[in-house]
Amino acid sequence: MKRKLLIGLLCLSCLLTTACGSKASDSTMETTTEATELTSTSEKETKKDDENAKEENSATLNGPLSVKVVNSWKNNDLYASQYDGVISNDSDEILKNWSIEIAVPEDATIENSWNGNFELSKGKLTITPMDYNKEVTKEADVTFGFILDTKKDVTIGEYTLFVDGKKYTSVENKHDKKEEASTESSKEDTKDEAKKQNETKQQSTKKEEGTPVANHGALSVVGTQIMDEHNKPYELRGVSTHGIAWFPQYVSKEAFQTLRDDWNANVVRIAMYTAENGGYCEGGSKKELESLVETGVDAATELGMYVIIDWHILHDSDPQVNKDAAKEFFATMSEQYADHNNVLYEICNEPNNTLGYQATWNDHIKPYAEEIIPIIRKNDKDAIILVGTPTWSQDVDEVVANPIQNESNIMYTVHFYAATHTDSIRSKVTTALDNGIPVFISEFSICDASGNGGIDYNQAEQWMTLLKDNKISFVGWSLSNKAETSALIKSSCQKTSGWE
Ligand code: IDC
Repeated sequence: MKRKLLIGLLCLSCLLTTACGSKASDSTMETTTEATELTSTSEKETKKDDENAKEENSATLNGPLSVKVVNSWKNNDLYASQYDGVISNDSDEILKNWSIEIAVPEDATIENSWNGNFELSKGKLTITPMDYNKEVTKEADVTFGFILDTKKDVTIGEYTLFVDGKKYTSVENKHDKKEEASTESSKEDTKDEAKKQNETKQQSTKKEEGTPVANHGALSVVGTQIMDEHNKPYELRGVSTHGIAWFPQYVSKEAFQTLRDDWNANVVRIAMYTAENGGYCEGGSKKELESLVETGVDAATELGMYVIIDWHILHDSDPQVNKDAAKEFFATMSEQYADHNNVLYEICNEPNNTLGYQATWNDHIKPYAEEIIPIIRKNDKDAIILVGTPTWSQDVDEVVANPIQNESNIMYTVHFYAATHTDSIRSKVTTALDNGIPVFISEFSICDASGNGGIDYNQAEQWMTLLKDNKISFVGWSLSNKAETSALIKSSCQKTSGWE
């Protein structure tokens, strides 16, 4: 059983957690305090006793645990290495009470960590579970990760998994073997391998110097892939606002800067509802909403981030319903941003069947797109335009038989909520890609489709694997502190930027 890891992007792993004390940063913070606390003699002795007890109950198994370096880079005077770990339970029993110990250089510090509690003490890193991954069920994986900063360019040493006091050593680990050989060249091999893997599989997760737009410029679509101005594949990864009419406080330079600098996001989506209460066509002040969009686009532009202007149809179901307003809106927007190279247009969030009939690709959505696209193109010849698909932007496979013709830089959206949308929607994505239809995930979350309810980490991982393997861009819902599980900020948190 080999599953890839969810943890691929440096700080957007925060999307799995709720900010204002996200799990990732909680554990990072614990690291510092607990590392100092663990030095007292009595505690050391207790620890030693524990070790002995564990030794007596020791077993050596192949491969339940693997910890590998997946990326490394220079961080001022330090060397930073990102490790992804996975505990794979191929047994018939549920693994409970697990903990991991890893030998690390004495001077090592943890820069970031996720999916576990991390304690660092005197050359030993101890990882214990979070509430949500205490048990590794049958045939399941638990993944975690961390970024280790060291003074010298060295990697971790031996590592051990304890389950219920029993000790498992991963003897067959490739990384360990390389370390045992311990020559400079073997270390280089490991790094080269990781680097290659990283280049082919995913965009580097390390933070770039300079802004995303300064580095990557105008984007275009070639085949199914977004390319940057240097003709290199590029992925947009970022966050969507909630409805800007309801949560305008997060439409700001400070908020977006936190997303860019702390969460490593390169795109923001500005969701402007059309038919919900307070929306553009439902009682909202057009002027105020347009001015909020402007605030958002200006903020993103100053920060060198990409920005999606989203005509967020939902209740209106069929994009034809508010087409006239859409025409005016996109005429205004595309004129205003004609000379921006960082603006993308999403012309209909989620066509659906709320009005009692299904808004179909052939009869409603494509004809709508064919009217809106030329309006945008009149001003902006090459911005990427995202087109929604039937059934709340799930049926991208329906585009295959009838894609929009004679236009470039068009992508089709898929939205997923991992606790609701699983294999069948993933296979629509694959069908679309196999048929040359470019897919953009302009909205997703890892809870259910209501935007609330339980989180499905397992499905989320499967989605992330698909996205990473195919270099698909993705935008998480939503930047708000609403009391719902899709909200990225805790409802008790009033901060509008600088979340941890
Ligand atoms: C939800 C919000 C919720 C709001 C509701 C309005 O999370 O707070 O009250 O819209 O109807 C979508 C939509 C997106 C939804 C989201 C969750 O694009 O607007 O937001 N969702 O239901 N598609 C699938 C899920």
